[in-house]
Amino acid sequence: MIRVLTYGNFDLFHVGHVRLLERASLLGDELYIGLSTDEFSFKGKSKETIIPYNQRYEVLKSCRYVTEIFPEFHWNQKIRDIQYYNIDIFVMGDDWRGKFDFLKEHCEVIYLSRTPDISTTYLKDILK
Ligand code: C2G
Repeated sequence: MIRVLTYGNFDLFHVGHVRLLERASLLGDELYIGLSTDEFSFKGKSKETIIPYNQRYEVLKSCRYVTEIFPEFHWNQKIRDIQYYNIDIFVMGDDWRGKFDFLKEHCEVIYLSRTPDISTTYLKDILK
């Protein structure tokens, strides 16, 4: 049973997220998500979430590619999460390329290409 793990806000869920999750899910049998809490997004990433955590959770849970979701509270929980959930492959979009190479001691690390021309920031700007 190959387990894949990724993290994110997945705020204003859009096709860039869907295509990342689809490709990540094809790398294994189960896909685990560390979903950023509203507080971590704001304090840790300086990104204010539009959709609150519990609704982002519900939307993500409805996605066919997702097996399990747990909260991402801070930057330093990834190694523990990889061990706790027996993760084989860690995946992020390539805007993060290199940033998580330190996890290579614990699991495979793969960066997937971002979907162009769509982002939560872009959607926020349109909505404004
Ligand atoms: N993504 C993508 N294409 C886009 C937009 C996003 O492939 N057009 C990917 C990102 O690269 C990321 C995932 O979708 O892998 C989630 O994106 P965000 O919700 O913006 O997550 P982020 O704020 O990058 O959080 O600890 C890691 C952080 O929590 C990552």
